[in-house]
Amino acid sequence: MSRQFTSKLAPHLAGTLLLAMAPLASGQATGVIPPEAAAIAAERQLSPDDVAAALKTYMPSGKFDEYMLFSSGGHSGQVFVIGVPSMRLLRTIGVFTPEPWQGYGYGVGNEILAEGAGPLGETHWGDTHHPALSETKGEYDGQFCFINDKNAARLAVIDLRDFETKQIIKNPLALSDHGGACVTPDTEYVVEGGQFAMPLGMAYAPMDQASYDATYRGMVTFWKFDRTKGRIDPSKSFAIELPPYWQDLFDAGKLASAGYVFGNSFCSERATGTAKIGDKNYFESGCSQADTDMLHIIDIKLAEKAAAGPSAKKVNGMTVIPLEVAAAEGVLYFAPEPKSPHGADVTPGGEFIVVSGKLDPHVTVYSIDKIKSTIAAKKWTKDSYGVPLLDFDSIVEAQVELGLGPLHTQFDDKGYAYTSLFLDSAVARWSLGGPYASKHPETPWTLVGKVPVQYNIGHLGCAEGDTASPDGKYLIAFNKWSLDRFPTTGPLLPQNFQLVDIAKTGDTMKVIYDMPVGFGEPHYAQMIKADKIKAWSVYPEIGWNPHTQSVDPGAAKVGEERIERNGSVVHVYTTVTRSHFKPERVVVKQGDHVVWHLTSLERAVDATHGFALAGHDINLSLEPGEAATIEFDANTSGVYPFYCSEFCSALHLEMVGYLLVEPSEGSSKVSIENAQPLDATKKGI
Ligand code: RUQ
Ligand code: CUA
Repeated sequence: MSRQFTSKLAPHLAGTLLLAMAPLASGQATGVIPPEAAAIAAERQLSPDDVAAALKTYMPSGKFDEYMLFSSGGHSGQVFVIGVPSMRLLRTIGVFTPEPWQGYGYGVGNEILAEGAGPLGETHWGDTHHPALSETKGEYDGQFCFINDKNAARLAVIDLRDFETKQIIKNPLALSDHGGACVTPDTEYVVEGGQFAMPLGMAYAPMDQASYDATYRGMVTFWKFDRTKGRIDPSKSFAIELPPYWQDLFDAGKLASAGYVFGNSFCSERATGTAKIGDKNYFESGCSQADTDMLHIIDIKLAEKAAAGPSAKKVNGMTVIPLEVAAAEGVLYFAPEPKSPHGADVTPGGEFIVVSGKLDPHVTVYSIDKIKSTIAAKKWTKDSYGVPLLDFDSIVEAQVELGLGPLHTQFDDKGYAYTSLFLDSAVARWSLGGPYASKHPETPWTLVGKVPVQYNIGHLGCAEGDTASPDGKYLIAFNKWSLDRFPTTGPLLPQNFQLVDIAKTGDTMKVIYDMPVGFGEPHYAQMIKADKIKAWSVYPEIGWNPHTQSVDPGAAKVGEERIERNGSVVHVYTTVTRSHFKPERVVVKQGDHVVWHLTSLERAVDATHGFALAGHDINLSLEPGEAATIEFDANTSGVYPFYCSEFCSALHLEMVGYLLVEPSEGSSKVSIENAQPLDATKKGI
């Protein structure tokens, strides 16, 4: 510690800062602590912990974060990409909701949004819950990100070469989902579990108990992912019909439990809610009567076999394994799980499955070895739908008491598990047993420490925390409430992402950063090592179609800009570069159908242009090399300026053009009588 550093400090602060700076003060780092650091700390009344937190999270300009967080955008229907540890927002990815900056849903991407239409048409928002990064051998590979929309049972595919949504799939069986996305260890399947029971295929059925029991169903869908095409292939996908137990969250087994998928459920009571005013049988109480619900254990190989066999059925074109077949052919097993469970999280090596009971202070840990031997020994009874229900005591490895309202569990590299405690507003660190016991100094299966978080934590996410080799170091608490953490922004407050330092063993966790989240309830996020993402900084070639990820043969080309008429269809071929469109004046006739091809000729990184067409609800983002095609009917005559909506250059404001829609015969020509052009000699290009 340098002398001048402490010279002007109040004695107590000097001491605390000395402590805070101690790790930095050793070795060559000493010279970097400026004399004014202590004065700043004193003036801002920072504690030693504050100073240490600042040093751990501050990212100097031009330096990059070590991790990228792919976060659900909650009700925004989008995905947010955030740098960790700086917690800076890097990117918004339009997914289920149109996103104007990227032009998503404003000229391009409209067909992707349309793919997700349900029986009542398109839904233009999403309740995104669970992003899942693609995996190879149980490790994030940085290639794709999937995310579900709970509100409409949809699943989206984002390509991480350009961070754009490529596909939205509407599940043809149900109107709500929850247990997705999660991927199998090599991303063969993206799993989407349903949530609220309904007749599969979205038909009507009355909701009295007999009808509910007989016709309402849950489901889990295994969407086959084609990595080369970067698309889900519905024709190779299948679903399993499940009892109406409100399936919740799913997680794929890996290593020791590869080939299995696990999911919890939380209303195996089959409550049907209040039917009459005055009735007290709310779902709230009806769904929390029983002591246990059902952990779902699914054997993927046997499911594939049943899906390909004669007893599979088709519902709205989707291959479905009937419940009786799943129960009879070893596809599906149940295990009791205590007290309104939430989450089923698989340890890095796949040996254990951790389930939290929302109304139980424990987490329950199941052993895959014991599950396998119990299945082999047929140690089961049958549930009311005939599904084998495994003997609880035969498959449980441990129950660990953590605190109130345990929800989700993640893992680190030190043999610890971390569970969010919603009611306690805390993160619990606890020690794993089995092969993890030698990694930490504590007794296996014990609570090691807790850190309070602000407030009402839902999910949590560790660095690479649900891969086969988590990194440790960072954990983020995704908190639902933030009441006293930020200035009041009206009655709707931001949510709070809190970064927690989990680098050291023992009861040492510390909150080191609060990030206000003003975009809806984000639920879950996954944190990947940033250098695994190999994104393009410009599209590989000029004329690139991001939808096909190849050069578009129909793209506008330099030197071939033109306007081509074919009956009443007009094709416009426009190239875009700093700082003009070519052509700039486009004349069509009222009633024409316009197909407009635009290609950015830029090769410079970050030289993005926009294309905003007045009055037409159109805006494009044309990134370097990108080709886009928009279509519309020119139904109303008029003069429509179009302009570059991205401040691209000194003469950005001059980057404009005009679309002239000439009135058809019989319609009024101009609104100003006898108007004369100022310069009648000037021709269009
Ligand atoms: S789950 S309510 Cu991710 Cu805790 Cu959705
Ligand atoms: Cu191009 Cu502004």
